[in-house]
Amino acid sequence: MEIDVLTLFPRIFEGPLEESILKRAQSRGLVVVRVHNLRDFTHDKHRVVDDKPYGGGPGMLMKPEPIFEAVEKFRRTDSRVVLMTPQGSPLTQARAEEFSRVAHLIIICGHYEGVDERVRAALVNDEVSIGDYVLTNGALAAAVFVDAVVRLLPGVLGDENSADDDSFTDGLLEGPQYTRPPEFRGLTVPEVLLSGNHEAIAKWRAEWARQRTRERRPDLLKED
Ligand code: JE8
Repeated sequence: MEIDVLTLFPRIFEGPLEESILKRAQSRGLVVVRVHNLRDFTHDKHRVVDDKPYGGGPGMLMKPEPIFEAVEKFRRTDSRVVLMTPQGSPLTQARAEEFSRVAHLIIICGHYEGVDERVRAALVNDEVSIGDYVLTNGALAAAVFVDAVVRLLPGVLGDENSADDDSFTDGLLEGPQYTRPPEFRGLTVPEVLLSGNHEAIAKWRAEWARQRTRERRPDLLKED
């Protein structure tokens, strides 16, 4: 997979892309991520990327020209153009799986009060939001989106933390987990986990997953 990210804050991506699983996926050639500064697609002396909204109102909007120029430079027949926006459809595990099958993603990060509507109308295939809370801009949202998608690419995860085991894949939250020591500050590990009885352990885990999901995320149990 190839990903081109268009943003005014390219440094926001440096940390997330240079650590751990995303770093390894790139060095193994499983994904190529290129982050571009939208200011590089302006042509005026002051490299202006924003302007006032027609009709008035607070704040500034991103001008269409730099975004059009960047998307038209990178777009191919196999590209999907994604806009990160609070108005987008919510990112779910199912949506992440769908995007992980796309050959080329172009991700537009909004900034300020958002983008000129003509960007949506003419360039954007999908509008995505990472959740119902307000961020200062689209760059952090895009970093989350890239993380969720890239870890699903074939070969990115080792067997140990395979995506098949994800909560949300089976639709339940994970239950409690323990590592050594068996007793820590008087707090013990449930006996069944030390028993070596794999059938009993599987049953215990399934019971906890159901209980925790019922308590904390009953919405996940309702079928739709
Ligand atoms: C954004 C965002 C996602 C999410 C995404 C892009 C561009 C007060 N204003 C804040 C209102 C409009 C949006 C302003 C900040 N902003 C936020 C997001 C997002 N994807 N789940 N929450 N927020 C932009 C500008």
